[in-house]
Amino acid sequence: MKQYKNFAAAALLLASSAFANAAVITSYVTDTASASAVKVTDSKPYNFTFDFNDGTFDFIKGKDTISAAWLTVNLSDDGGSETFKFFLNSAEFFNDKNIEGSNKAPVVTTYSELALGKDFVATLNKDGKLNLSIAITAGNGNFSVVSSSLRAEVQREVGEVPEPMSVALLGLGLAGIAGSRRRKA
Ligand SMILES: [Ca+2]
Ligand SMILES: [Ca+2]
Ligand SMILES: [Ca+2]
Repeated sequence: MKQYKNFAAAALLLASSAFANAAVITSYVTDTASASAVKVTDSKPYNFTFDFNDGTFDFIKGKDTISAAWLTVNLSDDGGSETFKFFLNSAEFFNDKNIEGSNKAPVVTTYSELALGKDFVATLNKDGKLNLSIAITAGNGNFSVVSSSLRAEVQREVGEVPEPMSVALLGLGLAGIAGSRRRKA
């Protein structure tokens, strides 16, 4: 009977150990577009695809969940008035007009950490990729995209590494079984 009790205790510890293993680790990863400035004109929009699979971060579908993401864009203007829009996978995300700047002194305007809505985050979760397009939609002129980056909050399920305390307790339980067996013999 005692042996059975010890076995039940070990089984319980095993179960609690497995439960403790199912952990979620949160990390923040940033994918950045190439550093050289890209000119945007009425006829030529900016295009870049953020990709969290190409060495920036190994996005694992099913194990990773992107829970939030933020877009940062630096635009440099040297004059003129233009209305422009940011598109993410062809859906409008953001718009603004008449960014600062004159031909005497180009100005860099930062659109920092624009939070993506739920639908855009869902799109990003499909394959860890998201296309950014910046287009002038009204007015004459042009500007340059100095840089753009996408920061993502990623929840990764990890279950491979057992917690040391659970393993120690499991060891004690198994020692208990061995002890009771010895006493019986
Ligand atoms: Ca990338
Ligand atoms: Ca301009
Ligand atoms: Ca302007």
